[in-house]
Amino acid sequence: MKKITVWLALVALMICPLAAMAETISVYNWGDYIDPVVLDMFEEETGIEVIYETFETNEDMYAKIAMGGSSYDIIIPSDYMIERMIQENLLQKINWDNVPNVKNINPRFMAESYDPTGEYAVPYTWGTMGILYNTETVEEAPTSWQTLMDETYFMDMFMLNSPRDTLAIALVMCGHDLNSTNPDDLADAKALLIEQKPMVLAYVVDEVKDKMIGGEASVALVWSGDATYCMSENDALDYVVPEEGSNIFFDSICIPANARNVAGAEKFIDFLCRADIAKINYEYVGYAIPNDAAIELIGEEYNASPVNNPPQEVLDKCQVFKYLGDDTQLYDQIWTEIISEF
Ligand code: N2P
Repeated sequence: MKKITVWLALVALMICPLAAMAETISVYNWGDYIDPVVLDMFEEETGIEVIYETFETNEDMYAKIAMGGSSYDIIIPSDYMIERMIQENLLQKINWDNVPNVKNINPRFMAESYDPTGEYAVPYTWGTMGILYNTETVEEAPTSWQTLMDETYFMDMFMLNSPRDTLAIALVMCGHDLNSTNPDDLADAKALLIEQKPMVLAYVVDEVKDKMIGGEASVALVWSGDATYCMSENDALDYVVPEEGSNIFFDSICIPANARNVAGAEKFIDFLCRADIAKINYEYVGYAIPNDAAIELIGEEYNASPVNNPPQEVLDKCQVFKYLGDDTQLYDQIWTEIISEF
């Protein structure tokens, strides 16, 4: 008996330090933005454990990283936020020698305006903003953003709880540029959103999907990938990018400057760029992808979606968000005022 106890103690001593030393990477991503199976596959193939956390908006993610105190190996911000984080030295350059599968990414998505030298960001998904609507309750297919000001949809619409996105659409509705920093333009956008507020059932992000699939409202401001998912779950739903134009976004994988496991992060990025993995992920997440090899594997089905493949005339009316420097504070302040206004 004594011998067995001694043996067990020895075995425990051997195992515990090993367990404590197990390699990990910590990933900070949008909600519903990766297939959990992909995380399992990565852990199984590499033996690297993934510690996974989610955020709802670029601003939430930025606040956490900029405050310090937290360290992630992988984050997936959007264009304008990448531009800001490069300027503030919050990201590190990627060593492409360790990410050979980056060859699968269509070069037209690399070295975009937010990462002009193509050193910091690996394109992951892209999309537009538009109106998701229920064809059973919306008589005529919307063509204009003014649908979101139509009293027919009083307490029958959802808006995005995301400052940059929602203010951009309000700016466009007022006839202004969606990157405007002119205080008068922003005052117009603010007044419009305050006027709209009583008609809004809720300001939501990821919850919008289940709510629209469940028929809880007729119209919602959404991102195209979420529209794709909702339309696959409820045939009555459709999506439009209004004629006044919209935002086109590019979300990319980055390594924060203070990452602890850069080698692990590079393995993770390379894994996500693999054609078979990007295909599995696309089928779960629903957003358009820049991965040509994966698109080839997906086949015709990929090109059939007008939501993820908008025609050129729609793309021509879409603009990328720019980082607005100190004027970002004005956006944040206006958004807080809108959300807290009764
Ligand atoms: C949320 C993913 C949203 C990405 N599930 C929009 N940039």
